[in-house]
Amino acid sequence: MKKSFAVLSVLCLLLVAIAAPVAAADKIVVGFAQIGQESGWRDAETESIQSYAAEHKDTIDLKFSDGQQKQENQINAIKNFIDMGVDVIGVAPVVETGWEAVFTEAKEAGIPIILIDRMADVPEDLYATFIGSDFIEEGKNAAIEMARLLDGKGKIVQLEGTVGASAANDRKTGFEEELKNYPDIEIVASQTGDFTRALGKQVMESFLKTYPDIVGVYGHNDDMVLGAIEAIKEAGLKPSVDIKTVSVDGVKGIFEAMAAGEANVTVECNPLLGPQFFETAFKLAAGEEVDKWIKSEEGIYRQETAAEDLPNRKY
Ligand code: GYE
Repeated sequence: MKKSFAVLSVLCLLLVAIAAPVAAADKIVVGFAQIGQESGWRDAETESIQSYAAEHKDTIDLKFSDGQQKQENQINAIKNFIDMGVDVIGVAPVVETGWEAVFTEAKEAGIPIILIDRMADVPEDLYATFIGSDFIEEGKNAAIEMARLLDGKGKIVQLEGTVGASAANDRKTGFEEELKNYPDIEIVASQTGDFTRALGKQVMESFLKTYPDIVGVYGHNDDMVLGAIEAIKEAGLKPSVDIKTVSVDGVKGIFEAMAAGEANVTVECNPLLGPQFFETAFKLAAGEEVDKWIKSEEGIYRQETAAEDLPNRKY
């Protein structure tokens, strides 16, 4: 009796030993170094990633880190992921530069990097793919919309995103490039609002005092323009009428503002990247090749259809 029990135990142990690595190999460990919580857009992206991981918890083990808008925190998170030996690392780089050293460490450890939603200025061999939008295109589309709203003339201000962020750099470049086709539109001031509603409001308040004759505001994201709308109203002006607004993202708040007649246009930028992110991570963990840029498809939304569009918005 005792003997057969011992044999059985050994057999069981053997089975566990054989089965365990198989089960582990089926599950991928993914580290994600998020930027922070600066905007409604980012909250939607975080939600998309965390909920996808939760729905696939049998196959995904997500290690999530919130960098609180600091590159240093994101670099430390990546270093931790490397020490843990994760299969894939995702990072939304808060700024474009300064990533080469830590990405090289990941490369040497054999861990592929997915850049998600913002680009990093590094040699192509240091990351596997960029999943995100064409910010230059977004900036150009925003300029075309602004020119249409202003009949090609007037003084405007620009609320820039986080200093050094690819989403800010390129949305500015694209906008200013396209605006060259409209010589009677002048950007009289341009300043960062760090992609937050609070700073968007604060900067707009000072713009309104210094430049009382502005007729438009372009924001690198909706949140800053939502703040600007508050400032415009507090100054006794009508947003979308006295001062036209164009911004980027397409969050619910801007659709509500458009439906209420307080904002004009949003150029969409899709934050619901969770499914694409993990599908790509699985491919990379399996050693498959992926495209260097997995581009999002996006639309332009205007005040005229906002009330109709609102119920269909997912973020
Ligand atoms: O537009 C902005 C956010 O990196 C594309 O970051 C993203 C941008 C988004 O805070 O709202």
